[in-house]
Amino acid sequence: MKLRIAIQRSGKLAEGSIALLKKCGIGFSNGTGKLRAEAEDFPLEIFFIRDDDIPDYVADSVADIGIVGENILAENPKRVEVVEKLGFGRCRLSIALSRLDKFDGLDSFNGKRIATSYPNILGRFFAERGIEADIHEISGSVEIAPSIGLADAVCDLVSSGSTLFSNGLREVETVMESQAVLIRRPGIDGETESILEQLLFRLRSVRAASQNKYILLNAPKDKAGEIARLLPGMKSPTMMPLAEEGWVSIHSVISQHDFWEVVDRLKQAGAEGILVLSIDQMIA
Ligand code: PRT
Ligand code: ZN
Repeated sequence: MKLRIAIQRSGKLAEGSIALLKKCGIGFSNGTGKLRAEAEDFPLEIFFIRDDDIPDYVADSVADIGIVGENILAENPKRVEVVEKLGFGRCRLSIALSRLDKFDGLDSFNGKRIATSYPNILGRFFAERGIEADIHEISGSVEIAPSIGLADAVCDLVSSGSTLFSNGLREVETVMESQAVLIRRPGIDGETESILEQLLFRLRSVRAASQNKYILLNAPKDKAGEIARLLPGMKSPTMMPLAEEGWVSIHSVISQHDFWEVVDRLKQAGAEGILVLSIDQMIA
């Protein structure tokens, strides 16, 4: 029995999906043009397909799980469940207009023509705000629509913003934020479900690890209490005496998010020789 996962063959989510599986200790060969692979050391079969087809594969039970952008699910809801946000493939669906056009708020889109590959999401967004715009669906190269006179504005995915910039467009409104998520089908049988649980356990420990750092530092003994309070760690920090009298070494785990702020406070509290290391896996 194997768990079957559908991931993007090539594109913005392909690399992140493969890297995530590899970090979970799942090895497989993914030569170009390959449509299917079997993991070497985990009961997993991998399908490499177009991102738009992933929700259907999962809803139709061709695969049990898949990795896809939230934007795809929001545009075409399917009978699949989101299990976990994966923290990569982050982007936003935004409305943009020519840098030369004035923007007077969303109402100014009434009666305007907007080109997008996401007509359902944009349609709902405008309907909720009582705006009547003419949504023009196009499937690719949305960003050139204003310059060729096809539309007054566009609604497209943006990450760095450089595509909009180089087409003379500027972002004026975010319609939705998106990232890659793990989806599953309903009705996975018991044995396959337990493989999924094992995979989720690994995924969560990789995710937790990527959000945390391992920190070691030296501190005078009389400052150790204050420093330990800044570094609660998983349970409490480890404290060990240094060979030099009156000094201790303190080890702990710290969230990536709080890191810079806490480092400043540690230095103020007298910490020295601070080392920060990446964590591969973190099991609570
Ligand atoms: O062939 P297939 O159908 O599988 O791929 P695709 O071309 O439809 O999708 P792809 O690979 O472009 O995107 C797959 C998923 O990646 C999307 O559904 C999003 O969830 C996510 N994602 C993250 C992005 C981006 N970032 C992104 N920047 N998808 C598209 N883009 C586009 C953006 O629209 C712009 O045209 O990439 C271009 C560069 O973006 P900037 O802002 O960095 O210049
Ligand atoms: Zn696609």
